[in-house]
Amino acid sequence: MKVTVLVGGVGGARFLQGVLAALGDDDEVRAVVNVGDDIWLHGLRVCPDLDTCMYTLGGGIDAAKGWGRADETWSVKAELEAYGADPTWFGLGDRDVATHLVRTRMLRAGYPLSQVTEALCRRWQPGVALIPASDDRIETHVVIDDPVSGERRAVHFQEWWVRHRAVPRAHGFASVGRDQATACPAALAAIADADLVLIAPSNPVVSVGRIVDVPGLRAALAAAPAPVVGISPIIGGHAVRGMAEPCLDAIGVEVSAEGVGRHYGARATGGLLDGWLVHTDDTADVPGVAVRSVPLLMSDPATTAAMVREAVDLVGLRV
Ligand code: GDP
Ligand code: FO1
Ligand code: CA
Repeated sequence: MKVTVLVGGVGGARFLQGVLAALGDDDEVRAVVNVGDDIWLHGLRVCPDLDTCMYTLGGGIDAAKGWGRADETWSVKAELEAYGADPTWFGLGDRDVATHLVRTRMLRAGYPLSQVTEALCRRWQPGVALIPASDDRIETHVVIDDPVSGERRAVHFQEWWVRHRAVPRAHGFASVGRDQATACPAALAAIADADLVLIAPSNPVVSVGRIVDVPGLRAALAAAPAPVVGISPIIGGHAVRGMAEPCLDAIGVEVSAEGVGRHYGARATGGLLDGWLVHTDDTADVPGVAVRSVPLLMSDPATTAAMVREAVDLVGLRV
């Protein structure tokens, strides 16, 4: 079976571990990964969601943080701070910097991000093909009222997320560069030839929302012969971790499994979903979408694999 999964970072990577645990060796897993978090820092291109997936599945992640490398040291960061080289609020570890040096060198040589990612994955062997949603630069920016000056302005997602911890109310999100961008051909192909498409329980706004905002992505999902099943990232009216709640508030979507399911909508009426998994104690009425309540806490790959099997069964497939 060919399975294609739309993912962000931490939640997406954990979900992918479950997909791998649920499937067999003759199955093929491709992940279409959000690139909206990506940022130029100190002349290096940093791709947080691609790296979190690559490091997590490759065994090199700092599991406690969910991002960056295990056994990290911070000499470069300390030196940058000593120079007063802004920004200092985004921590680049020494091992992580090596990834960004290799990526930046290849990008500068003209390789598309998808080929750069393939090259980096030759070392990490994640077991999943990690495909950026786009080879073009599309950055998520957030409209906030500046905490100091009070003036309304757009900041890069990372500044809102890391420097301001998503505290300033987000008035909206923009995908900067989107209108000049196209979807990565490999991402479109992975959706078109899939037997099953899964939408990971990633952040519905700044992960899934950014992926489907890439020109051509929604149309590819609508035209996909495969069924599309989503997994709710909201359990009991709350995000399991991270800051999905302020993101959903910003776009006026109710913070519930039903709210997100309806926000994604039914494929039959121009939305994304054929099926929607919600947590055991949650219910959701999503018109045109088959809904099932199953345990959705990704406590370990085997538990996550169980929800993946439920998703497969919900749309009448067999692993
Ligand atoms: P990020 O890009 O690093 O923020 O990670 P993602 O966007 O891929 O995933 C973040 C989302 O994962 C958050 O909105 C969480 O609600 C969700 N999440 C984290 N752990 C779990 C879990 O165990 N179960 C479910 N259903 N969602 C989870
Ligand atoms: N998140 C933080 O909260 N603080 C950081 O200093 C930080 C550094 C960082 C470096 C590389 C990288 O790939 C991710 C990093 N993140 C950091 C996580 C990053 O903000 C992610 O985009 C978010 O976790 C949402 O996906
Ligand atoms: Ca992310």
